[in-house]
Amino acid sequence: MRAILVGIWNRDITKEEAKESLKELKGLVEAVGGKTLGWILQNRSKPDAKYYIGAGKAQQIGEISRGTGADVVVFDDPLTPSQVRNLERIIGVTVLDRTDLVIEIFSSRAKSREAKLQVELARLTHDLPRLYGKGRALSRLGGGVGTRGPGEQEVEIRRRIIKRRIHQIKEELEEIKRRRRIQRKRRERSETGEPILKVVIVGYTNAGKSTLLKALTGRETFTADMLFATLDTKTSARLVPGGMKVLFTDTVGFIKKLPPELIESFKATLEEVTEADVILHVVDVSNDRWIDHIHAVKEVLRELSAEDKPVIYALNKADRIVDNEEDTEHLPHPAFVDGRAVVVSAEKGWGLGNLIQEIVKIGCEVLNAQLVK
Ligand SMILES: Nc1nc2c(ncn2[C@@H]2O[C@H](COP(=O)(O)OP(=O)(O)OP(=O)(O)O)[C@@H](O)[C@H]2O)c(=O)[nH]1
Ligand SMILES: [Mg+2]
Repeated sequence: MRAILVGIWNRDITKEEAKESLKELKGLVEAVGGKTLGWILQNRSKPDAKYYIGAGKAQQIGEISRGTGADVVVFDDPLTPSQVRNLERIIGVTVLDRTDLVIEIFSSRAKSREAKLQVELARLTHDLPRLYGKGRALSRLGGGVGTRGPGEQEVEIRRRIIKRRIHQIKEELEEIKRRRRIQRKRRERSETGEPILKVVIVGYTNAGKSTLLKALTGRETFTADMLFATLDTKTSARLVPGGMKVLFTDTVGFIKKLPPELIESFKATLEEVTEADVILHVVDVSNDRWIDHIHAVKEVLRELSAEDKPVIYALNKADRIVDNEEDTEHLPHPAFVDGRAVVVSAEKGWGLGNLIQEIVKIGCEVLNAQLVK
């Protein structure tokens, strides 16, 4: 895949922000094994209904892609099915959007039955309204213009098959969810009667969530320097001072403009977030965009109705900013991070004691409040 990236900027998104977003899009292209040949930014107050960018610009992109031998043009925002159709007609190569890439990455990473079903559900939900375009291509092959050729019938049939499959997947996911709840109940039932605190680790993709889980509980999980390494939730326990048992759960990473189809499909997995007593929000402070990333994660938490839960920020990868653990004390405390924040390095094990202390503190408050209820 040889890609050209396209984005827009305006009063809402500055040119700088749009560029950063394209940089991330480039990362997504790499994650599906593609290469980025170049990018184009257009200043537009709002996307064009028909072409997203201007028709003239689309033509220009067509020329560029022919000139460079690009075989796909990727837009940074979700396109409507008709925009995809119109753009492909002008540009002459495959047109994708951010959602297509993210779904593709998720699909290549999915290993468990549940993750696979969730991705398939997202893909089918995404494809359903786009069948029409493919149907038109089919009717061109099948019948004459304007006749109700086999193309349209075929689209109808495919649409019905997809709808049935969506229904099936939802039922199976419901069943998995039910079993997961029973499992969770069993895990939460404490044999010795010690209090149990549920901490869910969330954060932008690649922030270091799985590495932190490993550092805190010793549980081996897959970590990698790539987007969306984790697709399944994993839970692991640790006893903390005071005899409290803390259950840490690792989750799928979030990203800016996370496709709604994916949030919807991953609700079963993300249910752990809504069940949490405390949210541990991991932030990669060595990334220039970390403040943006915090907002993106908060946005998803809002969509999961979990924005009111107590949060502890783990400001991770401090070792990339300073050389020694002692120096982390001099890092400017990010005043805007609302609430508790601890500077850590999951990789070097820095700040984990402080982090546990914060968790115990907040955990006592939460558990006491639960007792009062
Ligand atoms: N230098 C440094 N690297 C870290 C630290 N924590 C994690 N990493 C690296 O960052 C990369 C991502 O770490 P993961 O733990 O896989 O991140 P994640 O948040 O689970 O990512 P996804 O599952 O993809 O959302 C890996 O290459 C880790 O080795 C840290 O404290 N310091
Ligand atoms: Mg992970």
